Amino acid sequence: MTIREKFEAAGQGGVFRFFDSLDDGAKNALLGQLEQVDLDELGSLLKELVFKTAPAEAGIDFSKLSPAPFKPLPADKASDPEWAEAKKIGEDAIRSGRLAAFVVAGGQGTRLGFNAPKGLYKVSPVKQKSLFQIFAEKILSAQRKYGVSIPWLVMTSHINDAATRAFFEENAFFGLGKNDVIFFKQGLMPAVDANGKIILEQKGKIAMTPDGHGGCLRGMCRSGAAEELKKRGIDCISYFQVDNPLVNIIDPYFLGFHIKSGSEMSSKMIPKAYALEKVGHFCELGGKMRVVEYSDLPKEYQERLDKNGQLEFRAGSVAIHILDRAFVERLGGSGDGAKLPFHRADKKIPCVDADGNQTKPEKPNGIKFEMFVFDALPMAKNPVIIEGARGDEFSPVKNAEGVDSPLTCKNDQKKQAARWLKAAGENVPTSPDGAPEIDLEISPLFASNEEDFVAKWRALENKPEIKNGLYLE
Ligand code: UD2
Repeated sequence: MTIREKFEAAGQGGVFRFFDSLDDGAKNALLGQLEQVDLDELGSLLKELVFKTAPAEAGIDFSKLSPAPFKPLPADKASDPEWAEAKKIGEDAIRSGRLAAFVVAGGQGTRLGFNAPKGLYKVSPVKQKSLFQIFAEKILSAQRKYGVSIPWLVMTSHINDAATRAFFEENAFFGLGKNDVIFFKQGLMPAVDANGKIILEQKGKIAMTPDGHGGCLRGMCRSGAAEELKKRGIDCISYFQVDNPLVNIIDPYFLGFHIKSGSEMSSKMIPKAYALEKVGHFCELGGKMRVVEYSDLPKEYQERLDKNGQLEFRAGSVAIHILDRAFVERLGGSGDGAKLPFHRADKKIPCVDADGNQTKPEKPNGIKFEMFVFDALPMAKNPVIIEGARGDEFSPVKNAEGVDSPLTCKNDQKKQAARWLKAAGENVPTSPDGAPEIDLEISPLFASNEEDFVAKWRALENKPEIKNGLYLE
């Protein structure tokens, strides 16, 4: 069968409606695009998510949902025997080169009003470093500390791949070895209209959208990145999102718990700051851990208090995980094993009208299909969830103003610096919420966690004056 016949047989012949008017180059480009579409997969998604004729995964019976168990953060991690043991296991694994870092950076900064890859966004309080620079320095500092190469996987999408790579080149990879950064592009899915027909974005181009952060599992396998990690002897992958400069990327405690439990996927939880915070919820259902997104969990559950007056479902998922490489290969590879489910999102998708003129819709006209990485959790053996401290783990930049904005994120970075200085015995004037009155910035190259900061600060012979604009590197 020719491609055209295959598409016609699948009820998708409409993508050829302007084909005969295209020149040869455009015809070939369209055929090349169509070759990438998995019509069988699309057919099942249409039945399940658009026409709803296939039995979708049974909805969650919320009455059977309970909060997922987690390892609570002790007052002092270093002196808690279980946490200290985990740290040792984690540090041994890092030193022996078993860990890679991994950022999902397929999205743009659209919500921020920033028309470029989000990793280019400048967030630090004194030096205005970009998100990518901060992550690179965290990884570089761990490489130096442990005397080992820690590769960094960067997942881009077709929208921002070239701009992301160019930014790394222009900045000489922020001091990392070129060989230490492995880019790969996530996959694409065709977008369809309400009748399940693939949307033509231009006469000779179908609308394809990124397959969600969960697409990283198959993206890592298809691109050869997983194979590359295997060659380098890496079996643990530290997963994080591009919008969170506070993330503690190389965390030996977390890695230690993951390894000690023989876990295939481990996650960090942060107690929610308020009942309706827009984070996922770690839950248990039928003996399996899972994340229920804020938009799916009924409000009464999000707000419900336990007998101690705390939020019952307080374990917030902030998208920080450790993935076992073999687990990624099992779920993301081409074998018959379990795969991540797709979710449907209704979006405004640029398209052509009946005459082939390009139009920008004002309301959602199309459906895109995305996978979420946290849907892997119920499929993982021995998953572990540990608690993290918000101030040292999570302050994302999502919105131009208000919560999770550049301003709140800068403040949280300054608060962290002030807290670390105070822990080292310094006096830093702060407001009651811990925000210093001055701008401060600690480069990850000076220290990336409080323990290391205190030791390094105390060892400084000539300590700099703590004043506005202090930058430590
Ligand atoms: C995500 C989580 C939420 C919580 C929150 C913490 C989902 C559905 N929700 O919400 O539970 O953990 O983060 O900040 O994930 N990305 C790609 N490719 C894609 C789509 C997204 O790489 O196709 C990346 C994107 O660049 C970003 C991350 O995934 O790093 C999260 O994406 P988002 O901003 O859409 O997630 P958000 O804020 O809705």
